[in-house]
Amino acid sequence: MLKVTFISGIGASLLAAGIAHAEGNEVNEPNRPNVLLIYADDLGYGDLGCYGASAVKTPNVDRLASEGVRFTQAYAAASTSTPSRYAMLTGEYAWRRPDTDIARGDAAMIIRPEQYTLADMFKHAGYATAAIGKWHLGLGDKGGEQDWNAPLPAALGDLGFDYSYIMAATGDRVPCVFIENGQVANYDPSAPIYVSYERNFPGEPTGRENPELLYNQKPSFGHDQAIVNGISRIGYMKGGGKALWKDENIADSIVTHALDFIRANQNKPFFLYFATNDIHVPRFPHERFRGKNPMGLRGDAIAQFDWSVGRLLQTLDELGLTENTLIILSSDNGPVVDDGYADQATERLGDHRPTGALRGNKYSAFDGGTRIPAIVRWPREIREPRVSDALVSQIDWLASLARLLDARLPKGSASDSRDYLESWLGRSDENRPWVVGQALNKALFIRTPEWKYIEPSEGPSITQYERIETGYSTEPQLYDMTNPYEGENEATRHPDIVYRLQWTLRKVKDKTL
Ligand code: NG6
Ligand code: CA
Repeated sequence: MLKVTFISGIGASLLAAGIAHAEGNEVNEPNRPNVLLIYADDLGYGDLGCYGASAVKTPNVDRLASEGVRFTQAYAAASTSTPSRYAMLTGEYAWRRPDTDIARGDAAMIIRPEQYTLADMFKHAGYATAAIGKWHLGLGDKGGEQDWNAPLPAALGDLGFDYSYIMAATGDRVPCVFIENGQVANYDPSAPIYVSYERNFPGEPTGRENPELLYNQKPSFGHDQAIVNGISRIGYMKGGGKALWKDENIADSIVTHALDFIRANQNKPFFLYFATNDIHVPRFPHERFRGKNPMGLRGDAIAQFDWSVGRLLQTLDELGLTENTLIILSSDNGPVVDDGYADQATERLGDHRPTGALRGNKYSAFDGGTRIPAIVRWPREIREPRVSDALVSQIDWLASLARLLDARLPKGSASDSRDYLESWLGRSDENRPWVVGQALNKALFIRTPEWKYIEPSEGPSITQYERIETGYSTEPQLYDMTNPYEGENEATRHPDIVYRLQWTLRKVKDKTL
């Protein structure tokens, strides 16, 4: 009897493994696809072949678009990284709370453990979950006081991610190490890590004082503090040793970890948040890509991003997972050309238009700041590839994907997120009635299919260093969005529309809509 049980047990598990292997995630129920969220950094509306770019080739992203839905009116919730990611992962606008501006590398974890996140939603639904790549939402309990030589007291495991391999902030901010499951990856005990955004550590070189040490890239403005890998950064840092990243290996490293995660979880549903360092500054891709693009390093970084996407697609194909993997590809905010390093991005831009025909850039209240590329592919459900002009926002991913999974959200969570699953899957062209977005100075805009209102705010109309049109004005602004370029302020001509949009924005702020 014992023997029989033993044999049937083995047989059953072998059979299950065999089925799972042969059919990949076909064993998943139809409404439980794997979800791969590919989130680029500073990738603009015009930076991809499928959105009209010709100076850089993006065959892998273009393939994704040609097999899915490509959106022309998709928005990030903010024109910079931290608030945009905060909103996307929590389903709550970042401007509702303090401390959600561009985070330092030693910021405390901004999303608190008790908050509900997109990852929590998948985890509770039985998915294996991971975050790999750029984080930029703080770590630990107290800003500026983390001990980087010990496990961090608050990390992504508290936010629903089973596995994480992340950069604490950005490529241009210390600490320049990967954090794996809340601890420095490849930790080097011979080189303990110290980080400060206040003062340098005695004897450590800086970009400002030791420009001769900047053998890989020099700043064009700012970015003149700690030197790591021949590139100076924002913030001071000491130590790290073998754990320090090499910028040229970041894409390879995160892709390798992503593929390992996918392979390890090929027999159960998974959610992978794959957030690339490309194409944020410092742009210093692997030498396979460097010097290959007529646009220089900015183009090379786009090509490296496309390669990363290609590796993911290829691996899904090899594992038989393509059919039932829902891929969302997008960007955290619009593009910037010179973002503080002398990487020739401006000089070599040529005819390329990073925002396509949109006005403004990263940081802006204009659409160049927040209207981003967005592509959704899910072969099992999306049979007819298409372009969708539906007005959609990343703020809705949480509620939309929750509906897909039949997940119930805890009361009070994700309060700004709405279910637009049908639009996001391209099955409907239903517009979100309005989209709200945030500029660097926290000015809000509200966009409907026809109009966009930008609330009055203080600040320069052009940023000093990046030379970006911000869209800030102390006057109310109203633009006709049937034209992609926000050219003429029509506020005085249409006071009724201004009034209506102001009213709606007020209701959004008050949560009474
Ligand atoms: C700015 C940095 C810029 C970039 C940005 C954050 C300077 C002069 N500029 O303050 O280089 O790091 O912050 O970008 O330091 S984001 O995409 O992560 O929001
Ligand atoms: Ca960004």
